Amino acid sequence: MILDSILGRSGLLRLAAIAAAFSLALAGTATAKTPAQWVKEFWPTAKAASISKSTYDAALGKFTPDPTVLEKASNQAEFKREIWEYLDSTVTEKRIKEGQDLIDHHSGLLKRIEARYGVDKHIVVAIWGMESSYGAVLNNPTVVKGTIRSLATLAYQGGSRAKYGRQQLVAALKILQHGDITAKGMTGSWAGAMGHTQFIPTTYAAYAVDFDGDGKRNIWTSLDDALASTANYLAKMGWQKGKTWGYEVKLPKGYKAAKGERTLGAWQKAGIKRPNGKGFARPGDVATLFAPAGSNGPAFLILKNFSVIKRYNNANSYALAVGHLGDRLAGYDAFQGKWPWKEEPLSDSQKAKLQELLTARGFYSGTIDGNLGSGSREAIQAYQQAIGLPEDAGLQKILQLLQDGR
Ligand SMILES: [Ca+2]
Repeated sequence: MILDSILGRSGLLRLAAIAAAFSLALAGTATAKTPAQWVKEFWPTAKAASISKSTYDAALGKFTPDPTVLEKASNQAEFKREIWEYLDSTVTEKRIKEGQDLIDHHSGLLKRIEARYGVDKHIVVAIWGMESSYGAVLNNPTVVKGTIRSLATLAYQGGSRAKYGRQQLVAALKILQHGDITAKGMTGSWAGAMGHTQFIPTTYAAYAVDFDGDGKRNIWTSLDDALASTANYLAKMGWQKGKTWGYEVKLPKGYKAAKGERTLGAWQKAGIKRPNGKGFARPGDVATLFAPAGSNGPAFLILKNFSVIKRYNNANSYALAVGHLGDRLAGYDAFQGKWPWKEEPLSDSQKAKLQELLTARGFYSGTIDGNLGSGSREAIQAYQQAIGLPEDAGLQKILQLLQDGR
């Protein structure tokens, strides 16, 4: 999400760490105001941004803070995932298959978007898949919230997200005032990322486009507008037409990853090659080596378009997932290199938990004793086969997948 690019991923986590403390401290300050008082106090700010009183009252007249937004805002700490764990959960066979079907289904639209903005349709669709599971998230009431209420909640709450909330709220009110979407239809994440490709209001203001020509920039229910807006954003961020994001490469044994930029040709001379042995289409293009697992896993020579994808969400893991999903959608293979999955052994209580979850899913009917005997192993194997997990997947991962409801 674009929010991440603005605050920075580490910034977000840092904010999260102090959010709980803030909300306690603020109980006696900002939130001592009633919502109605806050709405009244915020009016001059909106007015100064040319919001009409009728737009303002219609949007905020009955404002009450959304407790689920406050909860999300104070609970953003994520467990650390290796990049291969992230890829494994984001570039799934299901997502690849769905994306390919959607590319077939919307081939005319995607062709027109590609022709207009010069951005590879597979990348546009990959972002759509990553951001909203091709729009499926938009129908999930536990994820999707009224954007005005979410942003007003962040602004009203005070603390570290208040400035962001105020700024985005004003931009959101402008969208309403322009009539691009109704207040009811203006939905998004708790942090205000909206529509199929999760634009925050200021990004919407600068980059959303009306591709279907109805006079409204509708990234919520017009797929034409949503996907064209993403393509437009990437184009404005410097997408290089006709080029890829990068290549998987194989490092020579024991190679110490060199930093800095070199041409693809120079990297090749240093012994860094594509696993399939093919050369690079444009040996003069400048690339950086990205080896998240050192010489123990897939490594990549990344090009300018990789950093363009990062403008959508400033994380290497995200850009690699989008690039790879795009490649898979285009029919290319999975990475040739093997990621170094390594795990801590399960504790006894984790083993019991594993048995419990396998029982709940109907794979196991033995005693829940934390002792993984042959019955448990068979159950694990049956589960792995049922969800298409490779046989060498570790138990930590299996437990995590079960806990995630997969
Ligand atoms: Ca439109």
